Amino acid sequence: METAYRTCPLCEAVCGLAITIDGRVTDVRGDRDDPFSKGYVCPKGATLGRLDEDPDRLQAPLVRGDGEWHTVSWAEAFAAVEEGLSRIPGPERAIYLGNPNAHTMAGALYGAPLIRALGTRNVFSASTADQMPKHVSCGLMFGHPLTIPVPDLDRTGYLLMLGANPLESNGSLCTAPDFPGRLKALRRRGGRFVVVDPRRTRTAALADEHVFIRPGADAYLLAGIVHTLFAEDLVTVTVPANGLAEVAEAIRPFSPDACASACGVPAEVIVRLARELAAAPTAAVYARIGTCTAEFGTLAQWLVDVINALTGNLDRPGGAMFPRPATEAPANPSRRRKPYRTGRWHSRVRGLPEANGELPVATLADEIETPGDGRVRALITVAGNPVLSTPNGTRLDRALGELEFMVSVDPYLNETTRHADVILPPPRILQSGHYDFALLGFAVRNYARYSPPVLPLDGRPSEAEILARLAMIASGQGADADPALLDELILDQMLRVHGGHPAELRASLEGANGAELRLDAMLRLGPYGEWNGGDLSLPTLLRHPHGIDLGPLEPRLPGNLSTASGLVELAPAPLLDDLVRLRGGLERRTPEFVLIGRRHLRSNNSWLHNMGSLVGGSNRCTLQINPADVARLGLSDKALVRSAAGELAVPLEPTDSIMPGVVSLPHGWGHDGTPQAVAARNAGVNVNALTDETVVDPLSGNAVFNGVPVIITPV
Ligand SMILES: Nc1nc2c(c(=O)[nH]1)N[C@H]1C(S)=C(S)[C@@H](COP(=O)(O)OP(=O)(O)OC[C@H]3O[C@@H](n4cnc5c(=O)[nH]c(N)nc54)[C@H](O)[C@@H]3O)O[C@H]1N2
Ligand SMILES: Nc1nc2c(c(=O)[nH]1)N[C@H]1C(S)=C(S)[C@@H](COP(=O)(O)OP(=O)(O)OC[C@H]3O[C@@H](n4cnc5c(=O)[nH]c(N)nc54)[C@H](O)[C@@H]3O)O[C@H]1N2
Ligand code: SF4
Ligand SMILES: [Mo]
Repeated sequence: METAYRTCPLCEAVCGLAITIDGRVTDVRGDRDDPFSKGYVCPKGATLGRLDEDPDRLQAPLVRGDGEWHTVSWAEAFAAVEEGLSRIPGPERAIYLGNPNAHTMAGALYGAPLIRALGTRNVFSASTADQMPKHVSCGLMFGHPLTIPVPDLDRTGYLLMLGANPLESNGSLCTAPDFPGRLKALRRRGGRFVVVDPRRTRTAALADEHVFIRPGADAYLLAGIVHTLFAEDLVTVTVPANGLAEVAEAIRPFSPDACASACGVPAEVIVRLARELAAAPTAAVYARIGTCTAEFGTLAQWLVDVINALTGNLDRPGGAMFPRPATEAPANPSRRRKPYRTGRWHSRVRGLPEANGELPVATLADEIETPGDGRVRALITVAGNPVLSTPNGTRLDRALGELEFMVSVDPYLNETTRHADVILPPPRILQSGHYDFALLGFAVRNYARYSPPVLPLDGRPSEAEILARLAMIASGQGADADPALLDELILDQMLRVHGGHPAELRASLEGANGAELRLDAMLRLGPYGEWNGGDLSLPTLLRHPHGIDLGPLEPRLPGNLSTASGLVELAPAPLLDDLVRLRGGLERRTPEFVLIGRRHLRSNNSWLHNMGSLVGGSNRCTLQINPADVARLGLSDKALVRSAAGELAVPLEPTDSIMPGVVSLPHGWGHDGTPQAVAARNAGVNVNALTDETVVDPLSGNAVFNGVPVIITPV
């Protein structure tokens, strides 16, 4: 019997787990000695053993031939990939990177080299179904799309939260294990907590105040707050910034009265929220998925940080602060500062702008279906299920069938991977090392933890090796090329930037494989690193299996800015231009019904529905609807929901926790054509049969899942 300590890879809260293994996993608890999560665990984390041992996970690669799946050796699988991929030139290849890439070491370390090797601009990911608006607004304001401030949860005196439900999701773009406990602590220390959501969620129930808002209209509420701050002379900018006068001018049309009718929040509430934010000793505004996957997504994200700046709360303890993760790359002072911009190229069919090197996933089906030069003929998916997770997934489902070649790196045969010619399953979670390169950059305390593999690989390649091999195949080096060469190349580049002798530095690195060596190099070069006056390295983390606390967040401006001006840009031109669109919406009629999403604690997008202990109870695919609407429309237990994209018959869950005129359906359901037995029995419907791929937030290209106009009729 052995206890392994490792980070839960399932959501952004990065909880430390203590896993008891006796041949198989016999127990999973929160790791009480983890200085960040302090023993917290949720029902999903507690099921990690079951998930890891799920008999429906693929153990070996599959190749499709004559309409059937054949289990093949790894050598055969990579040879099949080489054969298929070499037929399709780079510009006609595409890649889709799904959400778990934000959690796996493979995704963090080998995603970018794989993209480069493919030689294509057809790069798609779950980011444009999720947080791209935040990247774009932060890129424009702070110079880099990953320079994202997070609410200083443990010290703030006032938290205004919009479109997030951390009591179910455990938080996002704000890494905070035991988010619920931290919110309770905020109230215990006398702070105030306000939630804005079209549903009275479990998070709202915990708050001092819950404000209902019309879906998709957060930008109006936020604009009304900014307007009030200026109108009542409540502005105190304490960070070096450009553009204050421009914001004041541009926000003029957005009086609280005008905004109130557009967002459904009374003008006096808008004004009061502005006054409270300005008067609070410290305050932070935090907005998440409900405000991102909306037609004014980027504007809303921008206004959030404008309010944080105008109230003097940007970059101060208790406000919105910038984490300093242990693997942050050292600044390169010789690099010329260029303004961040999007639209460096555009998608072929709809002419949608690139953002962060990606095209909107809402146009992936267009690129596959539309004939002509540059049509996408081959697709690689890594850790994604876009048939269930992207707008009009039904259409994408059909489009995937038209591809000439598709490879999926995924542990499951599911709605998306069933279209692949080759499926390459990553090893089990306990066979994989874990370091949260992405999520620790959004943590509410600086912290680092590495979890080495608990179980040996028994002949299977790690996911890092799978992606490295795909990169080498894509770049023409062949299925037999040594993936270690790729790591050495990348290491050499990193060590050269540091100065000194790359060969000597390389010789002092430690690690059992390429991923560990690269982690070691990043830690040593990073802000707490051994080569930077600190003591962090991979060996240090291995000696601290519960993780290391690196202290509370500290002010970082202006040092961490990469804007051309060296200042915070409060009024980037693309955002001011987009305010014109927002203004145009002030007088728009609202549809009779709009659809929004939701998450359940025991779910995780599309892929935890095969765990019997997690499905059922409240975790069901039902349409939440206000009882008054049920009565008015004469509905019984089911209704037909129609949108511009499609229609679904769905079971109803009447509840007065949702606003009249708003209905909610969770995503990730609609299981079909998957051998996952439990998921198939609890199939549900695919909400993304209703969401409309033709509507995106124009600045970021992000999908619009909230505020989708629908018509509801009895079945
Ligand atoms: N209507 C609506 N749609 C939404 C949302 C919404 O709120 N409403 N939310 C959006 C959001 S925020 C997101 S992030 C996207 C998610 O979109 P996707 O990332 O496309 O979907 P997931 O369901 O997360 O799919 C994850 C896939 O990764 C596989 N997987 C799990 N672990 C691993 C691993 O370690 N390695 C590999 N290679 N594969 C693994 C799973 O089997 C699954 O197939 O969905 C979006 N879609
Ligand atoms: N249990 C569980 N945890 C998860 C996931 C999961 O699927 N299940 N997915 C993970 C992923 S990929 C992500 S990105 C995060 C997301 O984490 P969160 O952002 O916390 O996501 P949700 O829990 O969906 O909460 C979004 C809230 O926005 C509300 N909302 C909808 N439309 C609007 C609107 O127009 N305005 C406002 N103000 N609110 C609106 C919804 O009612 C909902 O309560 O969760 C992660 N954690
Ligand atoms: S909150 Fe997230 S990280 Fe923590 S145990 Fe649950 S799923 Fe894992
Ligand atoms: Mo997400």
